[in-house]
This record gives sequence, C-alpha cells and structure tokens, in this order.
Amino acid sequence: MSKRLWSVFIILTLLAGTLALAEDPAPLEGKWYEIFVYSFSDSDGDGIGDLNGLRNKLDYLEYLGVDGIWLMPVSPSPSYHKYDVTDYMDIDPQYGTLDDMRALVSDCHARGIRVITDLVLNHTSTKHRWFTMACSALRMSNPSNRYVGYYNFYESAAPNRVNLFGTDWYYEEQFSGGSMPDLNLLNPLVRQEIRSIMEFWLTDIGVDGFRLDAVTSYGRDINENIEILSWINDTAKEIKPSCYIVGEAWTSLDQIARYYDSGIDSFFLFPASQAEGYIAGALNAAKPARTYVKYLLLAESKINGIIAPFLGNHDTARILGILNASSDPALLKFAHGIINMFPGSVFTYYGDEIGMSGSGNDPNKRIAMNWSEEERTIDPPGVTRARYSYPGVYEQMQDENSPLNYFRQINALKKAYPVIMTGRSQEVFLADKSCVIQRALGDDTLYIAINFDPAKTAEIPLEGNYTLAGTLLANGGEVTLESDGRLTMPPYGIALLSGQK
Ligand SMILES: [Ca+2]
Ligand SMILES: [Ca+2]
Repeated sequence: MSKRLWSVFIILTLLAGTLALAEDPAPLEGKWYEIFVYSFSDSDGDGIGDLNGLRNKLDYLEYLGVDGIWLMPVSPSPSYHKYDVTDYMDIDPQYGTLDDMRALVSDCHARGIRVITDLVLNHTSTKHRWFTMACSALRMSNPSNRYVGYYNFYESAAPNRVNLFGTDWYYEEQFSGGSMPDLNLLNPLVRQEIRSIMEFWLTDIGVDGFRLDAVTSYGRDINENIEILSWINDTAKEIKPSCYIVGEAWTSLDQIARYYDSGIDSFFLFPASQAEGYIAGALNAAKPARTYVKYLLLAESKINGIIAPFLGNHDTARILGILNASSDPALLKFAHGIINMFPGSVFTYYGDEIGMSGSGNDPNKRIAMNWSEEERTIDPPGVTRARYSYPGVYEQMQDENSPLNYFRQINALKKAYPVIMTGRSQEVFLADKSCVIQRALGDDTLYIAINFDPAKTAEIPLEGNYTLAGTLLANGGEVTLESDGRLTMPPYGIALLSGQK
C-alpha cells in the first residue's frame, strides 16, 4: 500500500472509531421483570395467559419503568411451565403464534423495552423429534444414528440415567424422572442446531438476548460448563453483538464468579435471594447495615461482570412469605428498595411488586397475576394455595403509598441515576443499622444512605458537601440534611445524595 493510501486508511479507521463511540450504546445493566406468560394476562378467553394478553399490558410495563422483560419458555411443550421443549423454533399454541411473538417484540422495542427469552438447552422434551428419532434408531439397533449422538446414551445403569423402554440403553436425565433427556452439548451437530435456534430468535424474531436455564447441568463439570457457555456467548454475540445473556447457575458465590470466565454478561446472584440470602439475611440480622454492606462489597469484589441480583423467581418461595411481610407493607417495600440499591441488573419476578404470595410446590409460586379480583388468568395445574394478601394492580395504582407505587419510585430514581446500576461501591459510613455507600463510575458519583431500623430515626454525621437527590420512604417520614452535614433518616428510609466526601 502506498504512503497516501495508508494515511487514507488510518483516517478512515479513526473515523470509524469515532462513529462507534458516538453511538454510545445503552448499558447492558437494567431493570428487568420476569414474566410467566401462562399466569400474566389472557386475551382470548380460554383463561390461560398468552402473548397477546401480555401485549395488552405494555402500558403497565412502561408504568412500572422496567427496561426489559424475561419471558419464561414460550416454545411448544407438553408441560404447563414449558421447560421441556418439543420445537425450539415455534410458539406453543396456548400462547399464540410466531407472528404474535414478532409483534410483541416490536411493540416492546417501540417503548424502549428489551425482551429476552428463556433458552432451555440442557435438555429437551422426550417428545422432541430429535429424541423420538434417537429412540427409534436404538430400538432398531442403530446406535450410529445422527440423533442418538444428540443425547447422552449409555449401556449401563447409574444415577440420573433412565432406561429406554424396550432396550438395554439408558439416557441421562436430571430433573423430572424421565421426561427431560439431557442434550449432548459437546456434539458439533447439536451446536449447529443451537446456532440456528439462536439466529432464529435474535434475527428473525428480534429478541435482545437469552436467559440460559440450568447451566450448571450442561456438562460433566464446571470446566466443561464454562467451555460450553463460552461457545454459546461467542456465537450469540457474533449474531447480535448487543445481545444480553443471563445464566442460571444456582450455586455458591465463588462458583458463580467462576462462571463469568465464560464471557456471559450476567449470572443470577442466587446468594442474594431466598430465606438465607443477603437481603432476608440482612433484614433479620442484629446488625442489618453491616450485614448488607458486607454482602454487597463481597459480591462486587468476587464478580467480574454485571451482577444480577433478585429477591425470588419462579423456582423459589416468594419474598413476601420469606419476610413474613403479608401485613407489613413497609418491610416488603424496603426489601425491594435495598435489593435495588445493588448495582447491575436487578430482576423482579412478576407480582412481587404488588406483594403476591406463593410457596410450597412449584405451581403455587406461579399463580395468576393479580390485576383485580375480576381480572386474573386461571392458575396453572397443581396449585394448592392461591392467596392474595395485598390488593391488585388497579387498586394499588390509586394508592400513592402502595408497594406498587414504591416500586415505581425505585425505577424512576434508577432511571434518573443510572450510576446506581453501572457503578461500583465503596463504604463511606457504617453503623449497625445505617450506612452510606458511594456508588461511582468514573466521575459519575452518587451516595446511597440507608436506615435499616424499622422503628427508629437514624442520625448520620456526614463530612462533606452533599445535596439530597432523591428519597425512597418505605415507612413514610422525612429525610433532612442540615447544612453541617447531619443527615436524619426515617425508619426504613433510603436517600440518594450527590456531592463530595
Ligand atoms: Ca389465552
Ligand atoms: Ca447436561
């Protein structure tokens, strides 16, 4: 190349770099909302929630102020929860059609709401064509058939192996006593299928990413799981570089931290959820502020990526029962408040924003969204207890002190101060029941003050020049900031401050 051509090349390269910077893509961190389509909203009168029902509720999602939704599986499946897929490139007829899905995604995008779908790759349904072809081949003594290699078949019995009826073969299965055979994710032919499936959803349907189910069961050990996840991540990002992927690694903080080596954007912060988790643990501790800050800094120090904290999901008991908050709305609100003061992508399970309850068997955790007593889907099969401690959505909309309105205030503040999501934390002030945390990314700095005491006002002496930027008052009262830096916080109060230490 001549000298002149070189300089043109360099200028073009610099220009391209500037243009790429000017685009300033939205951060991957966001406020996410998990939806079980079955129990959300019905549009055609059969009582079962569907995609068009969900489309009718986009005003509500916008009202909530969420940045994105995660849909539990929507592809055809013999089960109500649809975690055993029979066709990865279609929509279950209970929920609608592919065109309904395309319309939902495009309507969400028009409102600035991202959509990710559950991608269940560890296993299929026994009724998936791949599995039925594999079984037919084995019954005809043809183990070299292409589809036999899609699964993990063995000639001997062992735990997590199920006998294939009428043969001496066993297949690997981990979750449901036989109906969810594990795919062989090391097989290049299976990977080719997965690439097509991801291409279909990301390109043809237009979704913004995936929630990956059961990643700790992908391979034989964590190293194999991470290798498989790296391949999934590289492949998805090659198809759509802006996509966001969050994995379900239901394990310890140290293991979750290791999974980030795969390059996947996020893994759910399971240690923050449930009865023994960071949030319930801090709220039940004698020194709640110290406990909360310890966990917050621990999670941030271990994880090299976007943290994905949550209070509960479709597999866990709902937070309301865990905190015993069915007649303590302030406690429910405060739990939402403090999980949302973690950085990263906080995921909220549908109905938790209005204080729905659910525990015991799985269907109980997935009951009908409570719009009002008159407006609910039918419950999924197997529900033994469906009780609503708080009023439905429409009633809570009318009450400025409702859990729903508190949840909206959280999201409004996080929209105004995205550094809450994108920044990193540092302890500024710490007492047994109150704390001030600095959250910063570059020059963008915010201070988060929290009073964990359910009954007493907290007085926090601050040295520096601060101004009050916003408050979340789960139990009413008022935050005051004196000119000498004395900050007074009501019980269960959260205050955001801008300024300098
Ligand atoms: Ca329906
Ligand atoms: Ca597996």
